[in-house]
Amino acid sequence: STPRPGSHGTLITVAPTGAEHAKADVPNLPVTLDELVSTAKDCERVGASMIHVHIRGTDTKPTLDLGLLKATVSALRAETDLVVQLSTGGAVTDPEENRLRVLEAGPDSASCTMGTVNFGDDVFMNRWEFIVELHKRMQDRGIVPEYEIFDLGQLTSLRRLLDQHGLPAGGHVHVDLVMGVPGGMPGDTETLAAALRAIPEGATFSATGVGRSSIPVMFAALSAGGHLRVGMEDTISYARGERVRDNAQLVARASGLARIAQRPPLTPDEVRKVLGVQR
Ligand code: KMH
Ligand code: ZN
Repeated sequence: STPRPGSHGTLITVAPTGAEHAKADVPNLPVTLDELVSTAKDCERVGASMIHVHIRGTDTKPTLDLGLLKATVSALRAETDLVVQLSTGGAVTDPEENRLRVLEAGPDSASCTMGTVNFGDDVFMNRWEFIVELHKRMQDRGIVPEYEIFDLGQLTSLRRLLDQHGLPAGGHVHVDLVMGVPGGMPGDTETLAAALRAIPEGATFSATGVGRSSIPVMFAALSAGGHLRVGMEDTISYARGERVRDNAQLVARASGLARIAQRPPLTPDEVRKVLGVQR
């Protein structure tokens, strides 16, 4: 099969925080701006080229506060060369208007989840009209989306979105398969292969497996010419019975595996080229 764009190397995204883990349960979770910037620098040093950002308020709870999002984007730009991707998924309780407002913080990239999914005991709601609105606003603002795929039917929705509303900013389609969420697709090789059959022609993909599916998904994605997302948003155990020390530990492992696969980490500038992110 033809190589996917950028598949000579590996885009490693770090998702350091997420919205689901409580700081009280996971004390090494980066939640303040200082902690986030310091994590970002450590992860960049060991091979990350993009960061998927959820922020927390002073109470350590998830927030979509616009001022704090803007401060986060500028601090990450000042202190790192990473491609800055803000989550528009937020937490399952965030209203649509707050999720749309995230784009006003002016990130390089933002996530765009392609459908509603059961999410553990919760529902992660992504109505069609909301997805279309997010896609159009990103086109208008020149923000490059990463289409988050939690289940296979969401790839059909992605094709429908592109057919009806055109290519995203940057002209390139990049998807992230988020596998192993209870309620979504499982994190295994067979499912990843099925997802690849449904991904739009010419698109690149990364994959992450939550919890114990982290390692099988990493191997499957690397062998299929895909890219990787790792981080404490998705995984807080490093091995059976061993907690993750920090995000850089996960990025370093991903970089090592990518090198073994002869697909070494891409630099942030190489990733900008692949994804169509403007400086
Ligand atoms: N926190 C989840 C409900 C995204 O960042 O776009 C959604 C999520 C996806 O993490
Ligand atoms: Zn996220």
